[in-house]
Amino acid sequence: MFFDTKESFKNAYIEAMQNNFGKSIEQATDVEKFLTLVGMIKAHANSNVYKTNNYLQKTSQKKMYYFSLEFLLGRLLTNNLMNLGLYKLVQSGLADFGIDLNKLEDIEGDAGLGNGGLGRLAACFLDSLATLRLPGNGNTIRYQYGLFKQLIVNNEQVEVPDQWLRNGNGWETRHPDEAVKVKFYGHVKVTMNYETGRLNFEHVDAQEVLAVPYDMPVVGANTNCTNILRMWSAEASDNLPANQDFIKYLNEVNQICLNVYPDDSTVEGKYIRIKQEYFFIAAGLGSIVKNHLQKNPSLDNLADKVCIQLNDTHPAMSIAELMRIMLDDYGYEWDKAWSIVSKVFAYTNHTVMSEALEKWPVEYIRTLLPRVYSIIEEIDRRFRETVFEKSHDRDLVERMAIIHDNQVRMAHLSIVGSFSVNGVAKLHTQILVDDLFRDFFNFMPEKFNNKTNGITQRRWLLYSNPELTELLTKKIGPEFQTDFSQIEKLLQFVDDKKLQKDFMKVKYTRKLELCRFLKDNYNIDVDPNSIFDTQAKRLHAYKRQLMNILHVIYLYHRIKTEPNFTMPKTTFLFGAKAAPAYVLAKKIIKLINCVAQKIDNDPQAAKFIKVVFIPNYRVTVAEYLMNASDVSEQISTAGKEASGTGNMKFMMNGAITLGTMDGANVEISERVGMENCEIFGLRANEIEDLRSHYVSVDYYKNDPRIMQAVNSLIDRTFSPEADDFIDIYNDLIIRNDEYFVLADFAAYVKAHEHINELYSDPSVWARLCLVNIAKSAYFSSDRTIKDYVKDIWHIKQIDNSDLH
Ligand code: 26V
Repeated sequence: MFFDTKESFKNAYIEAMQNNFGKSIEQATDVEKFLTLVGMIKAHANSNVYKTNNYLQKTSQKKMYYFSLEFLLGRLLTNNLMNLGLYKLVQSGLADFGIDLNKLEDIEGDAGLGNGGLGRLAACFLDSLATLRLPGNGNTIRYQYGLFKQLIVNNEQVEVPDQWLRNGNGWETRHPDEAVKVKFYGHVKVTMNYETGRLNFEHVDAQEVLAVPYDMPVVGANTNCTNILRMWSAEASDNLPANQDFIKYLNEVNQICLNVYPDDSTVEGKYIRIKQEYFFIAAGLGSIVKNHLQKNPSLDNLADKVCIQLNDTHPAMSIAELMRIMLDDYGYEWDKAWSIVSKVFAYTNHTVMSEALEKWPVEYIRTLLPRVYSIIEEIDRRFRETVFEKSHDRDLVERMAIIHDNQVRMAHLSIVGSFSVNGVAKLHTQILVDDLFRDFFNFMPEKFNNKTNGITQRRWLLYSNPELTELLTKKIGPEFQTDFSQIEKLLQFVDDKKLQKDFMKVKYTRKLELCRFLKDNYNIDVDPNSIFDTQAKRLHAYKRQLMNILHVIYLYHRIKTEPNFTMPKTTFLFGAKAAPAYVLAKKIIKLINCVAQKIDNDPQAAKFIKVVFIPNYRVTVAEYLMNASDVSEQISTAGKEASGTGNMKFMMNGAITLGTMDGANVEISERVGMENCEIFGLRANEIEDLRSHYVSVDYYKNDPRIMQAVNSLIDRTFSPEADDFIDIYNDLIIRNDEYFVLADFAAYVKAHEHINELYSDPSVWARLCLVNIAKSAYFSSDRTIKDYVKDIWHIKQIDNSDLH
């Protein structure tokens, strides 16, 4: 099977096709051609898994596990071929058979096992870990369906299941022999062990579910280091309690891994969500502990060998579960167990939005996980005691408690049980320590630290923008491809007129690519000679897609009323999914589509503007969209967007940030300088100061532009039904505009005008873009991962020469 030349690849491909499908290459379908190739690359990658594991087995060095309910991987074929250095060889080998590799690449569906930024961050981290030759594996759920697929029907979002496993997942390997039993429901039986004088806790009458792991290789670039993403799948156990309703049991088992939770909350959904959370951490910990005990006599040194990063609070029950394992399965005393457990976990917070902070009703956890709940209670009891002893402040105890008001605060559990707590951008971490977690910061300041997010430049620049990669390589040499800090060499050439022109040509080529993608997939026509102004991210009120479309509405009115109006032709592109139960977000999607339709049907307006809502925004769309854009819309209400990572993808591909001082925009603006981005609007502290006396109606009354734009939400301009957008109108005017859209509107209009001015001089514009690219090294996830290693994980880089 091994191949390292074109000829050996071709022979292996012929043989693999026969072995897999009993066909010759001429007889095979496109899907069979694709699957055969994937199978070969998987085998290649797995041989590197073997080398990596072999080495780690010998050295017994510390490993990090990234526990995350989401890994938004996207497609893997291109990325894996590129990282393995096999792309060209395979491309030309296939061409000899008359097979176009691009066509096979397009057969792969996105692995959409996540909602948005949090899941994509986890995927970027895996790429950087393997590339930096660090022992770091992912742990997650093998969802049967990814995040829903979005259709736009009559201008509205419609959700349909994302059947990502329809063609099978050619990258994974099932390991039935490594299955772990996970228990739900039942109750705790307490008995006295008279020999030891200790109480025995046993989880009895439980419903048992079998967690079966599927491993995917995570291939590093230019190295044999290959890590694992372990995905757990729930299957029926043959250990059923008597009288169990068999079909009901199977249905319950199947529900656990059915789909990615789209962050909306129904009661029934909450139970399933808690099951998901416990399921994948119990299975993950089960296999980590087993693995550890194969090499070590006890769990005493677990914290020297294992570090677990909790991606948000979703895996927070890990803390109680590891306590349970140590107390109940291995007979540890509480204090000894706690001293080990609290050195294993580190917690990353990804949001300050109170609606998104997990709090589970006590009753739910107690019903589902009686023993784990009793351990959470004990952690809470002891923590309350510690806080009281130190402070003698009962209010403080209540504010910091883990269990409060009949709810378990998962963030508090995470902070108490972890040795490190980090935010994901400088401003975000500042808000955590000043505000959201202030009491904790005062109590245990040493735990808190910042790790500004990053993105993998391999997927987001080198592989998805080959034209820019080539231009950069010609200008500054190839070193930046393997050491991204070298990209800064570009800075000395930003005034080079030829480079500026060449950059604009590359951008135009990428625009053509996006146009082709939109035409082929959605039959959408876009003028590649227009400014591409893009907002692509989940739809949330705080991200203010509404402000963006209100600005377009304002432009529309100007076109219709001012005879001499002119502006550079602009395409406003949107990509966004709304949680299925998020009514306002769905209305905003409808509004965007209705405005798009109105403008398309109005030749006078269509001369200047086009609005495009790209359906089913996902990783693959982002790969086309980000690098074709000129303007990057990052316009959240200051203080609300923890970091953002799309902002980094745009920047790295030479788009200008039109943004508020929020999340990582702050650090982008620090690096490129205020003159190389377009920052506008109220700052986080100004938003907080305004909050108590903000009256949105005043802005509406005092600014005729706002009044006209907002009024057209309810005067049938964009919908034949007058009350179609009344919810949006009410949100702004009656419910006082929680996210300060109207307060920032005037500044936003001005910022757009300035952007147009800058764009009017191609040399000025190209220079801005080049500075942004040159300054993007800091936003590589390679940098982020190195920071985690240095401050939190303390894992050791593997030598390339040890992986042969
Ligand atoms: C936020 C909200 C806001 C209100 C309604 C419900 C809801 C549900 C989920 C969330 C976000 C949850 C956590 C999350 O995905 N955070 C994102 O993490 C990214 C990676 O760190 C970061 O770049 C984004 O700024 C942050 O929103």
